[in-house]
Order: sequence, then structure tokens, then C-alpha cells
Amino acid sequence: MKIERVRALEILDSRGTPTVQAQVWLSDGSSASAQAPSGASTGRHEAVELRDGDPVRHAGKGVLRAVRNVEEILGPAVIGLDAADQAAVDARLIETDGSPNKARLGANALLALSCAAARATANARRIPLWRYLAGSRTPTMPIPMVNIISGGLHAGRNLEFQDFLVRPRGYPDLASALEAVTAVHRATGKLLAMKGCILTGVADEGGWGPRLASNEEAIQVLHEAIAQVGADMDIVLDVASSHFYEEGTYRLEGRELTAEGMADLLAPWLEKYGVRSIEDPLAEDDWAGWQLLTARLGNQVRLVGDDLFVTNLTRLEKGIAECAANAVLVKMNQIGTLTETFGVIDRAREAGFGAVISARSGETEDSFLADLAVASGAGEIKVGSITRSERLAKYNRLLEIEKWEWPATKEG
Ligand code: 2PG
Ligand code: MG
Repeated sequence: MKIERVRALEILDSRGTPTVQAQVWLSDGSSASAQAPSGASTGRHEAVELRDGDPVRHAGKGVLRAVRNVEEILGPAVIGLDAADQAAVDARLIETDGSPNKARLGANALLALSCAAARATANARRIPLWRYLAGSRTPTMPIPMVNIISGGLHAGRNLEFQDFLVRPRGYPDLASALEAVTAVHRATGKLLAMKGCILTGVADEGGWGPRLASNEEAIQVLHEAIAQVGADMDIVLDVASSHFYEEGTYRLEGRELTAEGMADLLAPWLEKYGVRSIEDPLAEDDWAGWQLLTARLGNQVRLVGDDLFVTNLTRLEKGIAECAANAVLVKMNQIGTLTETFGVIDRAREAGFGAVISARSGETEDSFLADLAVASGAGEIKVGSITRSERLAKYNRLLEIEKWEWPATKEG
């Protein structure tokens, strides 16, 4: 099926900030749209999200240039290509952009188009997106890691750490796991209210955004909420430490810590609170620190590189070679095409690294990520909390896959 027509639109994401939607038509008349997400705690090495920089519109954050790039440059470059050859479509997008980090035409422009082409092909074949994306991979229903308490750049810097999450263990299906998570979310809200925290709303990803005395106190509250409802859950953290790191020093809670000091802070919590996975415990370019931490804790806890790897194969290869981290966070818009995203997931699996498929803090109602998580067989997904519909779009799509489209049967 050939790509016949492409168009794009500036839409708004979950923070009211513009993002790109692309639509693709194929020669059989099938069509599909996809929407690019957008981060707040972005890694320095991510592919470039192109913004207009015109202060008169959306405080400089408009994406009309990226939209134009889809309609006038990237679209025409892929028209006539076989949409089912995703590698060829993405290679053409990358070559047309021509820059090392998608700065010329915008990773937001490339990604929306890349995903729309895949979805249109699945539509043309009348099969679920995840089944089309899986190809020869073995799909699995992913376990969610769900944000309950937020800090960092997603919650007005109330706490230094960005995400305090739970990961359900041993539930028979996603529906019952999510039910248990909602109970923990409610119990956490009540505990926070009892502590006198003023809960006026939710943070960027739908978690509670309380003012607490320390990061450990947030973990304690979560631990207590899990015990209170009798849930079977691990605790997971996204420290997102790059934003409080400067010149070899981690500045948090009025202290200045080295990488070793961060390891000393985190290590006791593994046993004490059941922390089983820690994302970005160290900063994006602190490779020596990551090596040290991985040598010390890597056999007891999942150490996930987000800002460290930015879904970039070259950086992941460095991590594998240097034994820095043991898992990668996968965000499609950090790299800008579907093919490169799968390249990172497949390489992680081959190297024995874990992979967590992740949303951004700025999201849309697009549920592509849910299908990607199932198709890739990555096993884990992180899309924020269980409030806010841009988050629920992903969970609800997973529920739909689980109940209506599973088990995986071979593509027809
Ligand atoms: C992260 C993400 C999602 P952002 O750091 O993992 O939680 O945040 O999209 O702001 O980078
Ligand atoms: Mg992160």
C-alpha cells in the first residue's frame, strides 16, 4: 500500500502546549492520524522538538513550522513509498531531515508522520496496531508502573524526585492490577490529607503533588498506602536527577551529595520500602557515577536510564559496554522515528537490559504507546497516574487489547 497523501495540524497537548498531529492516506483509501507527545524534564541529548520561537503565539511554543515541514517537505518525500516498509519510510524521513538530531525539520514532525504511516498500514490490513507492529516479535501484555506522587518539574519542585510509582505484582490481569492501583491512589490521597497536605489538584501526570518534608517521606506515605489496602506492589522511583545536578554535585534537601552519596541515600530503601526500580538516580552525563552505582546495586534493583540514554542507540551501546544502568526508558519522541525506537528496544533485549515503554509528561489522547508496549514485548509501561484522560487513553487501550484482542494470534 503506497503513501498517497499527508497532512498535519497544530493541536494542544495535556499542558495546553502545541504539538503536531499528522495524517496519512494510503492508496487503498485507508488513513490514520498520530500525535507527538512532549516532555518537561527533557534530556540534553534528546532529538530536537521544533518550536516556532515566535513570542506572539503560544509564548514561542507554536509548532507551525513543524506542521509545515510535514506538509511541504517530509510528506512529499515519503509519498509513493510502501507504507508497510516502515524502515524505508523512516530512513527517508531521517535522510530528508539530514541533521544528526532532527533539528532541521523537528523530531515532533518526523514522529507524528512515522507513527501515522504505521497506523494507516494496520488499518489497511484490518488488524490491531500492536499485532502489525509486533512483526516477528512475541507480544506481551505489559505491567504498568503507575505514578502516585509527583515532584520535580512535574509538580512545582515540591520534592526533588520526580515520580513515586507503584508496580503491581502477581495480579492475574491488567484489569485487577489497575483496580488495586486505584485503591492505592485513593489511600495515598487520604493519608496525605490526614497529614495536612493541601491537595488542590493533580500534577502534570495525574499524581498527587504534595508538599512534604523529604523524598523519603513520599516513599513512606506510598509504602503505608500499599500496606493499608493490602496491595501487592513494588515501589518504583524516577529520581530525574539531572535537574538538581551541577558540576559533580547533587543538590537536594539542603545537602550536596556526590554520586556515591546518592547511592548511600538510595541503597537502604531497597530493603526498607521494597523499591525495585530506580530511574535516573544519577545525571545524564555522569557516566562514572552510573558505573559505580550499577556495580554496587545493579544486581538488586532495576536501574533505568532515561535522560542517560534518551532512546538513542549510540548512548545505549555505551551503557551496555560500560555496565552503566541495566535498563532503558523508551520514549519515541526522544529519538523521532518508530524504526529507531524498535532498534533500541530490540538491542536492549539482546543485551539483557530491561526496557520500559514510557509516555511524556505532555501527552495527548493518542494511545499509540499502548500498542507499542504490547508489540515490543518490553514487559513494562509507564504512562503516569490513573487520573487525567491523556493517561487513561493508554490504560483503557490496554484494557481493550487485553479483553477484546488478546491472545495474540498470528497476523492474517
Ligand atoms: C520522565 C518523563 C515521564 P518528561 O522523566 O520519565 O515521567 O517526564 O516527559 O517530562 O521527560
Ligand atoms: Mg524519567
